[in-house]
Amino acid sequence: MPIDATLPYDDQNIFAKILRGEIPNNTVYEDEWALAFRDINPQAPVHVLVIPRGAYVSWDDFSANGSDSEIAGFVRAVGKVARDLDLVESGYRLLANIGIDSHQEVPHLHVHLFGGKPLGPMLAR
Ligand code: DGP
Repeated sequence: MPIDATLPYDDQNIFAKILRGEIPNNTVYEDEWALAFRDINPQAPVHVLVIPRGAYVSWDDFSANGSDSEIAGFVRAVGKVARDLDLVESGYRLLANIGIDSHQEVPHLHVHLFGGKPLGPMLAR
């Protein structure tokens, strides 16, 4: 079910539980600002989710309310994950779903990082 990204943060969401170590994940990178792990339902040879450590529902929440340090740390982490996975030369795609029309399902900001093959058109027609 898509979530309403204007609702308050729910600290029982699945990514909050992953951040607290209550649910296992396949981590590819972590630092002070971000955690990156493999998507449970990969849609490309490389499909990684990068999430900030802070409690933000969506890109909208984060961009409005995140501190400069959190935003800088998160954006740098996303770029580092792609470099660490050797995706810069071949190319990759970033995607963040925000709210109902985008079909965001997990109410903790996550950026999808796709790569490992030609990814085709940006949106299904
Ligand atoms: P979105 O529709 O943008 O909210 O995408 C949510 C993604 O999260 C979806 O691709 C599947 C993934 N996902 C959901 N639950 C889990 C989980 O428990 N572990 C991992 N690794 N990924 C999950």
